[in-house]
Amino acid sequence: MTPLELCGISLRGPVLNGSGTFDARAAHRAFGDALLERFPFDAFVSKTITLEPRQGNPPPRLWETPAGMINSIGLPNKGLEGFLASDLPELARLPVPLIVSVMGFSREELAQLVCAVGEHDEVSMLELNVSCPNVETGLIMGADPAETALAVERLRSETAKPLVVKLTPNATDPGAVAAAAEAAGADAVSLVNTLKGMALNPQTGEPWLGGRTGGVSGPAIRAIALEQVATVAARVGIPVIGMGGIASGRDAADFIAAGASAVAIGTENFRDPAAGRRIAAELAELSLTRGTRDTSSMPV
Ligand code: RRO
Repeated sequence: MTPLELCGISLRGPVLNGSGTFDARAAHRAFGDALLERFPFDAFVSKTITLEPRQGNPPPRLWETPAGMINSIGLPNKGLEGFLASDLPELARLPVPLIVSVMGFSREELAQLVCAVGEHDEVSMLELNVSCPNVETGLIMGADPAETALAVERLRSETAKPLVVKLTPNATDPGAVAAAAEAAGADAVSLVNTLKGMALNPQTGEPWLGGRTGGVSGPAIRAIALEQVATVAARVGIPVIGMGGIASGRDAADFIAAGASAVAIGTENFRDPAAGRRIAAELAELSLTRGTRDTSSMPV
């Protein structure tokens, strides 16, 4: 796979994981050092952390949909201190650059997180999750261009490290949110987070998920994600990390053709923890084939 530079960070290829879709510590326990020797991604994005520890949403937390699933995990995490003390040292041993995902319930909380996480040399970039659909307040900062701009402006001075803004598909105009993030100093945008959805318990007619609603992901949302990536890529000059139901090299190639500089694998990791490597290999082969076809069809 061709190496690339993303926000000044060298990556051996363009395949990342979507935040929260691959537990690298659990995978290390399960697969041992084989995981590190054949790590499935070219950069690793952590599960989103918050300032204070969180239990997450009550179960059930998952529902399977046709070609996808709905999650209502609710951001369980150890909080900033727990992350720095016990997760970061282990994530720092991964053989690829580390991107830490952070989420705050206010701009000041986000600022504290960005400042504290950004001080660590092991961290290559930060991802600002302004798009989680599963928080009690129901408010999604990243649904509004002005709110997003205020957040990024506040955070910009807290770190010199690249800031990636993770966008929600649950916005009226994702292109406008992306443009606002760029104008406020974001170095890249990533999209899409999950689409808001709901499932009912077939027996009771009550919401199935403990958090009542959740986020839909997987191939079911791929066409929506592809359109949003194309729209955002046409609107901004900063790199776009595209994701949403990517399950093959062909899907990844489509997101790159739509304007993404890199792609992320999410739901497919739950089915196959080695999906990242397979998709990278398929993408590399496809690039060669497409290249050959392009050359041979050139006018002579
Ligand atoms: O933890 C979650 O429930 C969650 C998060 Br933080 C997110 O960004 N997106 C999602 O679908 N679930």
